[in-house]
Amino acid sequence: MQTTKRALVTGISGQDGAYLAQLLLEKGYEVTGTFRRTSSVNFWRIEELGIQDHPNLKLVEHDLTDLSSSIRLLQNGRFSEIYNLAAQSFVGVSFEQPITTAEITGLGAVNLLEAIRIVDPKIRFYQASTSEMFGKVQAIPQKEDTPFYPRSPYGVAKLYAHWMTVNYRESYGIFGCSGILFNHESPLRGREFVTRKITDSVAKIKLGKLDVLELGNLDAKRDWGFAKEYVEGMWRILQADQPDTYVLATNRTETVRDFVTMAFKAVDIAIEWRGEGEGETGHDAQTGKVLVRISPKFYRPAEVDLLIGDPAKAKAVLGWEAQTTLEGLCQMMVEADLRRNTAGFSF
Ligand code: NDP
Ligand code: GDR
Repeated sequence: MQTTKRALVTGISGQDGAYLAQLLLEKGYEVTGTFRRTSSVNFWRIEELGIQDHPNLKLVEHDLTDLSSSIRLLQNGRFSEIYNLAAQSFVGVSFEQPITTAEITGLGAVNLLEAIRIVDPKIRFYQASTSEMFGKVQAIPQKEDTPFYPRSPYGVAKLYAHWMTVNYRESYGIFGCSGILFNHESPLRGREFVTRKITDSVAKIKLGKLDVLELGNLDAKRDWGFAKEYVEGMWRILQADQPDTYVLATNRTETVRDFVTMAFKAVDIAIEWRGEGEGETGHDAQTGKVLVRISPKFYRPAEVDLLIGDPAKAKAVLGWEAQTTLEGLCQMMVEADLRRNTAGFSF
C-alpha cells in the first residue's frame, strides 16, 4: 500500500520554499510550510504560484531559533522529509547582524537536527548549504571537496550548519544531506539580491519610473541558475540511496556588470560602460544618459570575487543538470518585473 509522504519545508515564504512546496504538492506530498510570526505575514510568492489554498498545504508558525517549538512541530507532524530552507539569507545584512545570523542560519539548523534526533531519527533532512562557504576560493571550479574559506558572517554560519549536518550523519546515522547550491534566481527572488534588484530597476527605468540604478561591486562573478530547477535537485538529494553532500551549479560564471548589460538588452537598451572603479558609469549607448552608477554603500567589508561550481557529482548520481541559460533567466525576470511594474504592484 502506498502511503502519502509528508514533508516539512521551513521558510515557505521565501523564494526556494515557495518553489519547493509547489514541486512537492505536484508530486503528491502533504506539505507543511513554516513561516515566522510578523505583524503582517506576506505570502506573495505562494500566491503568485497559486498554491496558497492547496488542500495538501498546511501553513504553521515556527521560528527556527526556538528548539522546543521545533520539537513540538516534529511531534505533531510525522514527517518523512524535512527541507531546512529558512535562514537570514542576505550576505550584506549578516555583516550588520552577525549574532542574529548565527542564531538563525547556524544554530537554527541544529535545533532541527536535535529535534530529529529526539523525535524520529528516521526523518530525512536537507540542509540548504551555499557556495558562500567557498568564499575566498581555493580552487576553480568549486566542488564537494574544495576547501572552504567563508568571507561573511552568513558564510561562517552556513558552514557551521553544514558541518553539523555531516556530523549528525556520521554520529547518529541520521539521513542528513547538504546541498551546496550556487546562486539561483527567479522572478520570485527578493529585491535585495542583485539580480532581482537589477531586473526590477531595469523595468522601472524602461517604464520611466526610475532614473538611475545604483549598485556596488560590478566585478563580482557568480554562477547563476534558475531556482525552480534547483529545488528539483533538493528533492533528488533526499531520494538518493545514501545521505551525502552535493554541489548544484551551472558551471558558467559572469560578472554583475554582464548581468546588468543583459537585463538592459532585454528591454532593447544597449549599455556603454565608461570610467572605472567607483567612478564607473553605465550609459544608454543611444542617448548617452547615465543609467547605472556605483554607490559605495553597496560594497561589502569582504567580498567573494569568483564563484563557479562543478555539478558533475549531482549529474552522475542524481541525474540533475541545470537547463535554463542565464540569458533566458534574465529575460524571464525582466518580463515579470515589467508586468508587475506596469500593473503598479511589485514585491
Ligand atoms: P529567502 O531569503 O528568500 O527565504 C528565507 C526564508 O527564511 C524566508 O521564508 C524567511 O522568512 C525565513 N526565515 C528567516 N528567519 C527565520 C527564522 N528565524 N525562523 C523561521 N524562518 C525564518 O531565501 P532563498 O529562498 O533564496 O534561499 C533558501 C535557503 O537556501 C536559505 O537558507 C539560503 O540561505 C539558502 N541558499 C540560497 C541560495 C540562493 O541563491 N537563493 C544559494 C544557496 C543557499 P521571512 O519571509 O519571514 O523573512
Ligand atoms: P550573494 O547574492 O551575496 O551571492 O548571496 P547577492 O545577489 O546579494 O550579491 C551578489 C554579488 O553582487 C554584488 N553586488 C550587489 N549585491 C546586492 N545585493 N546589491 C547591490 O547593489 C550589489 N552590487 C553589487 C555583491 O557584492 C555580490 O558580490 C546569495 C544569497 O542568496 C545567499 O543566501 C546564497 O547563499 C548565495 O547567493 C549563494
